[in-house]
Amino acid sequence: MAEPVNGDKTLHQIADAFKDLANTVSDSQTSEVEVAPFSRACSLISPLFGSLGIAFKFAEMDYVAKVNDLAEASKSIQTLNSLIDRDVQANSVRSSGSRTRNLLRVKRGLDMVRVLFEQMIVTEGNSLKDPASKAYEQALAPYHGWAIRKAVSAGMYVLPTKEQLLKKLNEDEASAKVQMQIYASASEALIKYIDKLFVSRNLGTDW
Ligand code: 1PZ
Repeated sequence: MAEPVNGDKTLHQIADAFKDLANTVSDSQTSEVEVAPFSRACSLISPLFGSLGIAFKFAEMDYVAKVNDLAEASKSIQTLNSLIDRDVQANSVRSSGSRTRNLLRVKRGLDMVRVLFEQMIVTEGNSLKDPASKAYEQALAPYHGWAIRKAVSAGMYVLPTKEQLLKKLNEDEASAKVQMQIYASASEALIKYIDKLFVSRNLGTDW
């Protein structure tokens, strides 16, 4: 396969991969998302953490471990539907480290990035603190205990500037906005799809 033109650009890779997944979701009512391309797309998010600096190392480790678990699962399980069904059958949906639980956590990470990008698009100025805080408050804080919320809010003070982040990502502001918007729309469709997988089985999504 030929190297894509923007193959070295993290944001372009993320936008492309999630656009493909969103297409699967919208193709037909019966289409199913497969674990392998899903976990591959999720792993493309990981380099973003590196651009945010050492403060988010613990978030990166948690996220990467969960995405790796899904990648491992993809060797024996084809679709997200069957991944969840296996845990339902084993009565292990909410067990610590279960694949279904990791899927729910990873979905929240995708949602955090979605809100972050949406906020970065509409926020003036060079600070990431407001976009990142809003994204965390909306997507993750409701599910985190006091200690983690404290650590994250401390980390918000040592984020790079938007300018520094875009430079590390090898993007100018205009092209970054386009890619962030593509991810935001595509991930929204995918997140809704995953929520439905949980809700249709009465598993809930607020644990
Ligand atoms: C400018 C952008 C700022 C980004 C700020 C990111 C803040 C995220 C902080 C998350 C800390 C996670 C610490 C570990 C939490 C775990 O307790 C839970 C539950 O895990 P379980 O009990 O099931 O094993 N894990 C999570 O909630 C998953 C968190 C995923 C974090 C992904 C964030 C993606 C942000 C990327 C930004 C580029």
